[in-house]
Amino acid sequence: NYPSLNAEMPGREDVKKLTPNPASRELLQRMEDKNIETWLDRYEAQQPQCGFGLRGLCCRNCQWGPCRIGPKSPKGICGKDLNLMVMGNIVRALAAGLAAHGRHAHEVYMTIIAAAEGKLDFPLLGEERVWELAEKFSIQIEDKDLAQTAKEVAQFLLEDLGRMTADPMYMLEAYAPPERKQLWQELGVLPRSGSYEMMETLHMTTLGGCSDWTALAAQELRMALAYCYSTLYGSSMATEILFGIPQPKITEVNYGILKEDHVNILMHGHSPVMAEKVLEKIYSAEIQQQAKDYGAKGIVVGGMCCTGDELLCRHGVPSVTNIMGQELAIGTGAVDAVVVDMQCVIPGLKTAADCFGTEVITTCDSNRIPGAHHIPFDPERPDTLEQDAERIVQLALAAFKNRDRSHIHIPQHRSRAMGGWSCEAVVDAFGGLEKLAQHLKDGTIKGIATVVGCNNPKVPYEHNHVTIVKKLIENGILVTTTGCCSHALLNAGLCAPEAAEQASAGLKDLCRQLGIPPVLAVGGCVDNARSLRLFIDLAQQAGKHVKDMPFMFIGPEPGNEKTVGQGVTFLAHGVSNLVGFPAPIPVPLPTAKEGAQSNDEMDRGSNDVADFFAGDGLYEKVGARVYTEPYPKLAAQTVRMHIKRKRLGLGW
Ligand code: XCC
Repeated sequence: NYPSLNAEMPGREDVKKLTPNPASRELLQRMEDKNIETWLDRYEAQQPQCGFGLRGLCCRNCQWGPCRIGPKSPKGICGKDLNLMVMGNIVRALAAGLAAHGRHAHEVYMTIIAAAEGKLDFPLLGEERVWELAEKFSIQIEDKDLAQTAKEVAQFLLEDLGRMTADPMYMLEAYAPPERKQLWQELGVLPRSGSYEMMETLHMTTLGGCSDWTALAAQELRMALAYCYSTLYGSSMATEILFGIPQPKITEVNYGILKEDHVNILMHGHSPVMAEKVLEKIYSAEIQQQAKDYGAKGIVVGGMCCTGDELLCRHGVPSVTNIMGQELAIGTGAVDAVVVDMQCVIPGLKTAADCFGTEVITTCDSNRIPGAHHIPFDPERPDTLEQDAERIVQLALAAFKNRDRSHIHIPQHRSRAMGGWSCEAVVDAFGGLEKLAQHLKDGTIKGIATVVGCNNPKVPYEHNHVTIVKKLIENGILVTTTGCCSHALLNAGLCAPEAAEQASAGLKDLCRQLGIPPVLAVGGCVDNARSLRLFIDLAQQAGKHVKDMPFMFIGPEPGNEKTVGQGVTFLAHGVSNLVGFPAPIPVPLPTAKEGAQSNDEMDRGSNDVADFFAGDGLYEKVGARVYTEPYPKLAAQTVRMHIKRKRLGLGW
């Protein structure tokens, strides 16, 4: 239990004590002192959270409801039982996550097409990726130039996102391991496309739809494959086509990168297209001069969430924080403008921004915020991009000029970090796949864990990310990371080459020798594709199946619906998950209390959905299962045991 709430969930004092970043602690206190609301206040106000919702036991899919499964009402009005309700809620969450990543992917694909047609001024820096995908998709390239081929590749990717027929997905055919393709065929879970599976999921879970929870469980796998190959692989590689395949670079991160005497601009969201254009303007000599004319010593650009990861990877732009740090960053009082594109931009951001006079500029029609400047990017209306990016920068400069400087408080904490770990860069750093596989086999690297995902106030902010990863590297497990988790690890100094000192003797020597950190920040959440690709390629190199390799997917603080797709993607490929707190699935209780009236007392009896994910059901199908452990040291121990079992199984 966490002492300050005396409950399973952390209270304010637990968070302030356990959150590992001193800058976050300082800013949480500052917001509290200034009586400015953050997620922590709203989280407290929501306690206790609904016990039905926490367990996935309420259904709002039709207007007969809402229905709740309880001791007096074991079925919804339509007859839906516990398994059907719980599984239906999970599969719908994955559909929403797929919609978010799908919208992101769509923007990037359409940008490639507009750039290839000469309507947008982006140079297609990832030439190697264009030719690689053209070959994988068997696109005829004779007599075609880079732009024509890139456009055709993007059209193939669009088809994977929107196909309505049962033809195979190009990306899945190109990159999935043959053993998995055969398995998915046998399980009947090969998807049509992102859009089709999203539609099918909403269809299956509407009133009077599918009554068989096992069919919904199969749809969960099918949709995760659509999610993986249409939006993770698709977005990650398409962004590489536009802006290049990242290479490692050293930078500094954390709130301390903001500077009082500079214009401070934060870039936030997921799709980096507009952010790249804004950055191009900021780096121009005219804008730099204009900032000086306004009395600034220069311009600091900082990154938040996945757009921050993308800019860090490609330009070494210092990152600041993640989804639960966005209000805290504004709380420095030093941010002149925050430019947001899509997803994970919480409504609370604007409330904080209004308290500190920060300009909020929205750049995506899907993510409007009342009172913000709206300067949207749409690759199908490309004409105004240049002026729009210029306008965004001008708003930030003007905000600097008018800023009230009496509220500035920048915590002076900075960490060194190395970002830019594309799949190719990781393999190259180790001297090739063969050498990396050999390090795994001989135990210099005990295993690889990808530790990813959001923040969630149900665990002390960033504490689990950092504690788990420290324990893993201490035990010789190499870590890749993305998304909000990566910001926690970057700020904790774990992504700097010096962090090798905290690793096991073997991993430490190897990292020192190569000059790399034991925790590799591989990008934004769509770049989980990079970790998965690494897992697939390493297994192939070792002559094994992914499911038998010492790999694990860890989500210590899942938050967004998108994370469901991430986890199930890895499960479908045979990589077990460890999640940091119970999913909305009721834990089976052995006995019912007679006369139980409340949800807490109800007979949750045997629960097939929990058994399916954590027991043998899913394991028998795909060779992977879900472990749940909220206490980070125990979680790390679970990962170690899992990796040890895999190594024993391989005779390594
Ligand atoms: Fe989650 Fe993706 Fe959002 Fe952070 S930013 S909260 S989805 S980890 Ni991508």
